[in-house]
Amino acid sequence: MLKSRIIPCLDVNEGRVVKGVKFQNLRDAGDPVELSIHYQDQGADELVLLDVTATRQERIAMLETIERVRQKLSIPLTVGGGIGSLQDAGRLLNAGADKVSINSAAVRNPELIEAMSTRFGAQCTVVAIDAKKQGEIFQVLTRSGTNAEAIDAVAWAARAESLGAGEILLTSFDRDGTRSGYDLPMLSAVTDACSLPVIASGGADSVAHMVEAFQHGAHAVLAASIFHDANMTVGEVKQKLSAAGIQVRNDR
Ligand code: 0VR
Repeated sequence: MLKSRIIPCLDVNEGRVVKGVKFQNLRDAGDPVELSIHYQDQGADELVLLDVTATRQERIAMLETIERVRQKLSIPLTVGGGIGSLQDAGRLLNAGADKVSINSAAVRNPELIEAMSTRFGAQCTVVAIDAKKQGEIFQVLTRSGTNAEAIDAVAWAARAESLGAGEILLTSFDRDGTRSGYDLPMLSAVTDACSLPVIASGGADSVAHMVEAFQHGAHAVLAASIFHDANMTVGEVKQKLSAAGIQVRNDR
């Protein structure tokens, strides 16, 4: 049985880590390199760097941030945000990312998933799905939550798997930054329909929330707010998860 992973998420805007609620009202949460080292030292299993910057030139600046983070990091690094092509993905992998997360571009051009998986391997190919509850379905959102797609997140996750994705990063827009817990019905629906590893994202505020996510099929939990606000260290989370019977890596 694979051990469960704890993944801090650094949303980066213009070179600074930011944090908001439902992708809005972004406040400064620190320096990406300092925070990456900080979380690695606390025992993080992986890190996600998400470029939420709007403009293209700032995305190039993100490459420098990745190179700086990579020099200090020995744990796997996933990078996402604004990736639109194989070339973009290649640049990020060359800058030091281990995995690349594609979101809006994959919805626009699903074949990009297959191309990335073929070129770089499924293990490098993460499909990020942002979604919100809409009636009976979980509606896929793109462009940082601003664009509602006529796509059901469950069907989209299954399609991403068929196209060669290696992992799903499933973010609840409704829960992002709210500290009200992960969207468990959405998580269960996706993990029932897709056999890929699923990272639960959006809403974490306690170890209990993370236990719930693992009990609903998540292979890993991502969190931003609780770590940036120093409510708990990654090490404390792991100790409590272990006490709750969740198999975590304590090899640090
Ligand atoms: P919390 O653990 O609830 O703070 O959030 C984890 C996760 O949802 C966020 O770090 C991240 O996925 C939010 N995403 C985006 C964004 C944040 C700001 C702007 C855009 C986006 O497009 O995903």
